Amino acid sequence: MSYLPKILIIAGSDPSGGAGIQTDIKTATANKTYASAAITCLTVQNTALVGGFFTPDSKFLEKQLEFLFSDIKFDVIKIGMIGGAGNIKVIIKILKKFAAKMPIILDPVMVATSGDKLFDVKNILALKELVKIATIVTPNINEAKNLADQEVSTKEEMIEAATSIKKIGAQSVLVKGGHIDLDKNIVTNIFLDKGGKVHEITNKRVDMLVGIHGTGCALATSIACGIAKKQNSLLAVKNANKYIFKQIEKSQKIGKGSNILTHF
Ligand code: PXL
Repeated sequence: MSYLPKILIIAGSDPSGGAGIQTDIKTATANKTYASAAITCLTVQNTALVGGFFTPDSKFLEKQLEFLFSDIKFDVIKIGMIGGAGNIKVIIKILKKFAAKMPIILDPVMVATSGDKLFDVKNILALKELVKIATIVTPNINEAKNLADQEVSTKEEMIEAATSIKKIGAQSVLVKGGHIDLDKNIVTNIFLDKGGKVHEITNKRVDMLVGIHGTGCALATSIACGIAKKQNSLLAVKNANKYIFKQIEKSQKIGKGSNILTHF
């Protein structure tokens, strides 16, 4: 039997199956890796709306993580929606203790596709502590604005924001360009690598009348899968971008809201 790469996902639950832990596990499976998943918080959600979220006591997350690390040797960790500052503290404490050398892919989730808030920006300083220990951080435009504390509406500003997020302490930063219209046919993403080199990673813009839900979660997990398979960061980011682009083209309408990635 060949080696099975193992991913630990630390993220929130989206019961619609379109985003969060649910899409993360589908992504990991479709990319032939094994997924464990510690749930940070529960959302009330369908494909159209977020109805609320609940974060259990952070001691509960701490216990989940301690149990997992005492058992499984992971290749990579993916972090998505966190739920609150208490969970951020616990994640940092546990990762420093059990996973100091493990690659960490951080999707700094703040707002759902529906526009609903999934993160309280008053916790931004705590989130930056997590950015400090991340191998790759994957902000979209809005998240890049919040983390870099600047306007992001041009390619140059995407690079500036990536640079200041790297200065917080992340090894490398992928600023996702899907939410700005620099070109109506092409999406440009900026990847600032460990050595400080800027790579433009582009794909065709898929014209959709409805939104697509869960792409950010699936992209970060797909990057984590590449890293777990020992790809370098740039290759993992490029492969993940291709995977998500294909999935967006094949996405389907499952309910009354946004399209969902099927992962097959
Ligand atoms: O797409 C961001 C996201 C992350 N995590 C969970 C979510 C969502 C969006 O809806 O529900 C749990």
